[in-house]
Amino acid sequence: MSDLFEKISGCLLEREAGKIQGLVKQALDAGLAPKDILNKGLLAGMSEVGVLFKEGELFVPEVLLAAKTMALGMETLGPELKDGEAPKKGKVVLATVKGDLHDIGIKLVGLMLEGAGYEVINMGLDVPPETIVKAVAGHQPKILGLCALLTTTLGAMKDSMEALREAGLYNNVKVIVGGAVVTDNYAKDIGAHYAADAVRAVDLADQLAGA
Ligand code: B1M
Repeated sequence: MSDLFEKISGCLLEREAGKIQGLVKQALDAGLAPKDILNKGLLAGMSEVGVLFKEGELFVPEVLLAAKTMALGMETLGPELKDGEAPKKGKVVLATVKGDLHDIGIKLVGLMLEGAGYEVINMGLDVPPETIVKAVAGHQPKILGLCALLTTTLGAMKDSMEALREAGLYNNVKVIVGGAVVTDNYAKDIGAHYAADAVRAVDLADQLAGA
């Protein structure tokens, strides 16, 4: 069984986009838990890709292919991560902040929130503060979720918070922030709440939305 987890993470490392959906399906058919397939297969592989990227063993085009492989895997796994018909808990707007092109983590957060019963509006990546403000004004979500993966885009997260304040919307919405470079202290500094991963983002959303 663990063999399948290794095959899935290996598939990401080798960027075999054409094989990943078959492997995820095989793991599901074998009765492996979707959360294990995610954590021990897809995320384990992606984390190894990150290490090789940092060490200079992999380059941007290869990481992009790995990300595409991951996205295809998530497409197959996504519906299985949702626990049937959850009660509707309200709207959440999500965005990766301006200048940041990483969207795998925020998509995962979105999937888990949807599975927990939230209506998710994902604005995508590289979203400027003014677009975030417009989305909050228009959708009036209970929760706004912001993601940053780069040290250089943390400032854009802060700018987004400031834009919310300037528009008088800060008190209308609870803000959750996350992503590899975000810390609890940083979140507090900019007036937001921090979640380290997608599961914790759902718990925090429930707490903040009173769901
Ligand atoms: Co980039 N990249 N990347 N990259 N990339 C990192 C982030 C990096 C850590 C790699 C490294 O050096 N080890 C490094 C950042 C270093 C830093 O700033 N401290 C880095 C760099 C440097 C870069 C470039 C600058 C490289 C270059 O061009 N020279 C460049 C920047 C482009 C840009 O954004 N402007 C770049 C580009 C890319 C690709 C486009 C090739 C690709 C992204 C493709 C895509 O997303 N569509 C990419 C990838 C894939 C990575 C790594 C390898 C993997 C990221 C990922 O998807 N992880 C990454 C290394 C790493 O993180 N270990 C790396 C899987 C995902 C599920 O995890 O997003 O962390 P993550 O989400 C987690 C939590 O963080 C949390 O929940 C998720 C898990 O449950 N979370 C939230 C995320 N969002 C949340 C929101 C919440 C709550 C929790 O509330 C709302």
